Amino acid sequence: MLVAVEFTAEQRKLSRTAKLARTAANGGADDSDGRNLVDRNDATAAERIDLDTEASIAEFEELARSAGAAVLATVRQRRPRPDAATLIGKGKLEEIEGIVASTGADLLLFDHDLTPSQLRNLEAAMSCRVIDRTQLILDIFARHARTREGQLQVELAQLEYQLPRLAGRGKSMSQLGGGIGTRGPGETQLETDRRKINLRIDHVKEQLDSVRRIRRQQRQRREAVPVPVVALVGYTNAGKSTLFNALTEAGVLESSRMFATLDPKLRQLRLPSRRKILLSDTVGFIRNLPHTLVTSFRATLEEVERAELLLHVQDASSPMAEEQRQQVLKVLGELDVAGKPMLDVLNKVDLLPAPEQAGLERPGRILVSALHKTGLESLMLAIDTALVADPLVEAAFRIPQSEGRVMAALEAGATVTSKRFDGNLVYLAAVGPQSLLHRYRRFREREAAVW
Ligand SMILES: Nc1nc2c(ncn2[C@@H]2O[C@H](COP(=O)(O)OP(=O)(O)OP(=O)(O)O)[C@@H](O)[C@H]2O)c(=O)[nH]1
Ligand SMILES: [Mg+2]
Repeated sequence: MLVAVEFTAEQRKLSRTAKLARTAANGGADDSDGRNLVDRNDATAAERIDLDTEASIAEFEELARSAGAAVLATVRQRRPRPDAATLIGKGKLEEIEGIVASTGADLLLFDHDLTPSQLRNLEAAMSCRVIDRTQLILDIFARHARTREGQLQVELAQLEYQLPRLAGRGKSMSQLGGGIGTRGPGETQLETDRRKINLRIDHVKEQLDSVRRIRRQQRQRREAVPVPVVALVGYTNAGKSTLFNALTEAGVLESSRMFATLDPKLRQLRLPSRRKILLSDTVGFIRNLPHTLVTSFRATLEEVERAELLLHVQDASSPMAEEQRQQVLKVLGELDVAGKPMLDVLNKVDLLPAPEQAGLERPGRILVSALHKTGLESLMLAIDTALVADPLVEAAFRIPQSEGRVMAALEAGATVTSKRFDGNLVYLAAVGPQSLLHRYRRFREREAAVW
């Protein structure tokens, strides 16, 4: 079951229409399962439900389901400020205990981070396990990490999060596997556990270093061929992987569960201009992503750092679209890439009525439906135009027929607009990326043009 806590001294309040918005956001699904229990508890406070809080609870429920949990009940609490010992305070604690007992819940999820001592106190008071928001996100990351590097990164973040929260949780260490260090004389269980975790952290860091070294080498090899990287970024569930697939027809994992993509994926793609690009799918951002995670997932966002252009994919149908957009911009700022050229790609427009779609039209924005594959042509043209670092130019060439490789390269990387054979010469005009046409400048027909 979930516990959502709102501290009124820190947040503003809105009206109960928010509740309707949330039901709509949930695809009209009624709270027909055990969650009714909580809505009843909540009825007195229902008049003053905050839109942000409601949407944030809906999102947290989705996160919990992504992690494989069945939500039995959701409890909200409003209080002026957090309780130092238990976050939620004694009275609420008792109420939750009652619900845990009646629903048989075996896990209590907090939509909030818990300090090590709060976690300890809550675990001591509850008959079930307690997990906070960061742990939940880490768990989802762990489920979806596919590459060795991704798995190691998640494990490192988990260990580092666990370390200060060890006391009283000696049992949880058994899953780390024995054999790493033995218990010294006079050492408490806690000290032994700490030592084991520290050893494991060192070990994971070493492995991570070597995996990264290999990846760097691979990248250097790839960079020898200058193909611009275009990275898809955006809030989780915005449809990045769907768009990535639609654009490349590559079979990358696509799923309604959040964070389906943990490891960056790269595919080559040819634009209408025949320019080749590398398209990169990335892990989705989420509000309040714990800072430790931002740093530990930096590597999966490396493609974003070296990308020439970012496509900011947004779920235009979400009532939280603007907030999500701001969150993504904030994380991009933290990654120092906010200054990169970026296109706003408004996805899921198929879910919006036509007049609303028209209202979204704006220069620099591209409306698409990754699912129905609409707007993709305009998007590719916009990518082409945005890659100003290597603009499209036109040039005429005179190439001896013996230079088959030059011909092949131009035909592969540019659009040939005319071609004429004369003796052993080929006269050819092409529109393509400046870098490509410049490479074969010695075959230019007119030398006058200056690039
Ligand atoms: N109606 C509609 N649904 C879409 C569209 N694009 C994606 N979806 C759905 O939105 C959900 C999330 O899509 P993904 O492509 O996995 O989202 P993502 O941005 O890659 O998510 P993360 O990898 O978790 O960050 C899936 O259920 C998709 O089918 C669209 O254009 N229209
Ligand atoms: Mg994805």
